[in-house]
Amino acid sequence: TWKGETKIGVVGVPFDKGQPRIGVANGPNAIRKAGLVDKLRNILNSRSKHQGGRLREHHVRAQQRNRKKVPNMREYAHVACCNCELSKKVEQIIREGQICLTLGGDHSIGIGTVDGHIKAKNKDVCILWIDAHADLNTNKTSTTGNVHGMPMALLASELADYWPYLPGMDWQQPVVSIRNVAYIGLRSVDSYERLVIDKLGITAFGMGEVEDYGISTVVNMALEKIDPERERSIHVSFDIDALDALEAPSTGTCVRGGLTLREGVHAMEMVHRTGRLGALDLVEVNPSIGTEQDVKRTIEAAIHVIQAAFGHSRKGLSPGNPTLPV
Ligand code: B3U
Ligand code: MN
Ligand code: MN
Repeated sequence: TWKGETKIGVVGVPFDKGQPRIGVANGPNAIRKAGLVDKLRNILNSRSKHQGGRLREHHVRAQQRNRKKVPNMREYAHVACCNCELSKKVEQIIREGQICLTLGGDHSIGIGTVDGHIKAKNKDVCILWIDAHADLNTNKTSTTGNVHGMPMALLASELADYWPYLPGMDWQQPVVSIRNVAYIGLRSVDSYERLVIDKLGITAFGMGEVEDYGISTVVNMALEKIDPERERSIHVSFDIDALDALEAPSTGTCVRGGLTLREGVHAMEMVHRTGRLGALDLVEVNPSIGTEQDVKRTIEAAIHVIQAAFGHSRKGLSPGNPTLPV
């Protein structure tokens, strides 16, 4: 009925087993409670004569169905099961023509969201991984065993040979070439992650590059690298810790010296303008960390980032109905 119009599927994933701190499972609820869905509906309505009906809400809950273990991957079975469900959900949402917004949860859920996106779009996907961290460890290089530090390494075809057999993850094949991935915001990269980035020539814009070129040029360079023909579906995996610790203090591993909210918002506005956003993950918001003020600030930042990705304009949105009330 609403052909050509933006539709959004929102998936809440209250999953926290990819890292050790409690609270991050409450991220989706906290973000929704702050009014995200109404704000997204506003954006959709402002760009359409038709009111309502183009946003659907979903949930994916972890259901551990086995006790399989893999060395140095904490809570492996939980991660495998949750992501299996999540991948199916994301695939279905994108196949139905909706842009998929996934609310984490920790960043291990990026395994399922990217996998589902790739399956829905037959691999024609590029990835912007916006994060203080590279999340590029294997179970052999990780010093923590936390799977939220591993999703990119699981997804990258170039790293397939560096993993052991992963029981219960047969649904997930490392099919995305690391050439279709660009990082923005890096400032806490482990030594083996740095080795992999250099060896494979991964497109990576750390805070130094953001400083040198500015966020706008960085986003353009990133998209030029990973989508030179401008035809791919864009997957943005936005770890809230990409933002500076002052902007987003309520997250498990915040690192100072990060993106300002303005830079985060501007990057998302640019992605929106491509018209090719296929999926956005917003992860690692932990409402149990910090003061009430910290939590509020972090959630507000997350909502600004999401709104920008879906077309909110800082110049103001005109109403869907273009007649001025008399
Ligand atoms: N690289 C470290 C730390 C880390 C990764 N992602 C977050 N922290 N949020 C690791 O555990 O792999
Ligand atoms: Mn991350
Ligand atoms: Mn991170």
